Amino acid sequence: MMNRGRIVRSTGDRMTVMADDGKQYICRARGKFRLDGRFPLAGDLVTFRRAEGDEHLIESILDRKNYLIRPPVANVSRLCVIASMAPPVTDRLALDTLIAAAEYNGITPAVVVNKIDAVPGEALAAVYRRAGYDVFLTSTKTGEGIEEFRKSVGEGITVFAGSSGVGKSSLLNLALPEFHVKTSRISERIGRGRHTTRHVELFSDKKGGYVVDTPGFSHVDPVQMMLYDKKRIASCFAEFRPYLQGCRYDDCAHTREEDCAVIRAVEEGAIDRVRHENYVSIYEKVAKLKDWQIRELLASETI
Ligand SMILES: Nc1nc2c(ncn2[C@@H]2O[C@H](COP(=O)(O)OP(=O)(O)OP(=O)(O)O)[C@@H](O)[C@H]2O)c(=O)[nH]1
Ligand SMILES: [Mg+2]
Ligand SMILES: [Zn+2]
Repeated sequence: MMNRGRIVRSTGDRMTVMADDGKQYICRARGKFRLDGRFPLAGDLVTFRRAEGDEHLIESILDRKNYLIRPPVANVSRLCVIASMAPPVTDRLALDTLIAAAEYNGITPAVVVNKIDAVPGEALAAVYRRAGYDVFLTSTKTGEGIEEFRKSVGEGITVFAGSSGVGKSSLLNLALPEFHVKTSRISERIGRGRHTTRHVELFSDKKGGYVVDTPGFSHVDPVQMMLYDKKRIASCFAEFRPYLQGCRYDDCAHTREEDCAVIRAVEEGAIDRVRHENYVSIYEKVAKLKDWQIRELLASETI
């Protein structure tokens, strides 16, 4: 009998599927997925059936809207990038890479500046608000901003990302207790080992919302975040969009070209200078990729 459900936990090989009937099934993916180059991920809606004994096999992936490979999650509605001006101070390039990666993959980004009890985050928040993003200022110590952030988390899959120690797990525990995330449990389970990076768990609030906590990283690479096409990166910076048609050259890279409308906006103060510097850094890294490398990366993305 064919069944339908959502993958709510994945270790790469074994997956837990929450079926439409509310029951959970441990499933394996059929080998054909690896051959197809599209492997089922946490967040995917799938069909599955009972095989021999108690084993269940995932048969097909249903309409996948988008996916990330770091963390490996499909059908993401929102990527919440958690930042902090208190130690460990968030690296702006990492922040902009994550936001661009969300945009590139059709995922709505949001910025949360946490630890505002220790160091104010207003200046950082202002940059991202002006760029057009949803920004929240929070403290899990004083509770400031928590309610507003809580209200913003709705249906769909919300992924928390950000460098290690910014307070992702604390924020989830405090703001979204209905998702039953426990800081200790998460760090214990996910840890940092080499074979645990593929472990992803969706926590559900029973109202159609899911959140995914991610272990922090120390470094974010645009290529690892699947930003493969240099021509698409400028439009992943929301505040650049109004200027992209105004450059002298149709193929303007907006890095150091003459008569570039984006650079002019930076000089006039309409675009934040650091955001542009980070764009250039991401663009140049991606521009170094050769076509064959991109093909190889796409082929290896089966996870
Ligand atoms: N001052 C202050 N400290 C905080 C705040 N939120 C979290 N912390 C502290 O920051 C440290 C790291 O918090 P976590 O929630 O584990 O951070 P994380 O982002 O989940 O870290 P990783 O799981 O390693 O990526 C803990 O000691 C928290 O108590 C905050 O709003 N203010
Ligand atoms: Mg954590
Ligand atoms: Zn330009």
